[in-house]
Amino acid sequence: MSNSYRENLLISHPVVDWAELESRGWVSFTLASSAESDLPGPLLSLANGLGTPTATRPGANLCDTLSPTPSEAAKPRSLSKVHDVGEFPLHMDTAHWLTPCRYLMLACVSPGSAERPTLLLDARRLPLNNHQSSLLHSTPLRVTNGRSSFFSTILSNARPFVRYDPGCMTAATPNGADALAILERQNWLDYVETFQWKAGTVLVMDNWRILHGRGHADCPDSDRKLLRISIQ
Ligand SMILES: O=C(O)CCC(=O)C(=O)O
Ligand SMILES: [Fe+2]
Repeated sequence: MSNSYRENLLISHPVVDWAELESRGWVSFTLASSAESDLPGPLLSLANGLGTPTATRPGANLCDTLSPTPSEAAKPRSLSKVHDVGEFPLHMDTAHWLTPCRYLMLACVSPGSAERPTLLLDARRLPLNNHQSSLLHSTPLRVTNGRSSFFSTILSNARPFVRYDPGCMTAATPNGADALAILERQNWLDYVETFQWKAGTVLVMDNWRILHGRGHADCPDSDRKLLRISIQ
């Protein structure tokens, strides 16, 4: 078998380990090619095996490109608008949807000059005390989504997903800021995993459970490029 044929097989037939995704909340593997033009095809076919790939914004591509973006060039209400090219706080994607997307697939075209990681926290594994659990279950927060904004708690016994994104959720009562602060990264340093990227690496997360954030960069890294597919 020629090398290029073998590479094609690897690109065309990667598999998502369901048992690992279910037990740990995320899985990763590395494709044989990281060329940007080679990635969307196999990523979308993998995504189709997990659910329905869905554009994150109306009219956007199913496969988004994520690169550190200065605030002035960022889309309104995006994390880049607030955090510029710095770290992103822990969050889930599409927290402003009534039902947030179930899985999130990120793939690395280039780890960038700073090789900055993505940070992961399993919200289901946290040893919350009674006070924290009660704040997360009972404090309504405003979830901003234009004219479709609504109120929601972070946790609820009535649904299987966490809802958490400090980028689109704001305090609506005095307890709101405390509830949002509970899931900040610095409170759970022993539980946060650092995910390091290599070109071609794919990360599939259970977005109902795994919070993610963008790590620290020691130098400018506008050459960092990830692809993203949201899966409903
Ligand atoms: O760049 C990263 O590591 C994550 C980016 C992210 O979470 C986002 O753009 O929503
Ligand atoms: Fe995100």
